[in-house]
Amino acid sequence: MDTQRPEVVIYTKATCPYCAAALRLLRQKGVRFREIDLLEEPERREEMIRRSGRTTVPQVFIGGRPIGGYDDLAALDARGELDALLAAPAGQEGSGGP
Ligand SMILES: N[C@@H](CCC(=O)N[C@@H](CS)C(=O)NCC(=O)O)C(=O)O
Repeated sequence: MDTQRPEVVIYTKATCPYCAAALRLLRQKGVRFREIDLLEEPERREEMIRRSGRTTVPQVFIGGRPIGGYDDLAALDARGELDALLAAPAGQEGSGGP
């Protein structure tokens, strides 16, 4: 297990095009992630909503921090902020700076 990188978790539904786009972006980044497919585990939908405050898929978490859906993930990438979040030592992601 890679303890140097924050855990990346994505809630998806296999039929969702935004999920496919988010998975593609994460794969392009070469990061490991854990996918929770709500079609396979529908009982985890409430957990996703509780953690993210949202009801749509995908929902992405980096180091436990809710990132949002594909649009949010792509916007972070466009701003050049995604790589740093993904590369942050586990436990320090999103700690901000001065
Ligand atoms: N802007 C969102 C759109 C996400 C979205 O519309 N997801 C659809 C599935 S592709 C959804 O969750 N619909 C409601 C549902 O499936 O419960 C994003 O970029 O993630």
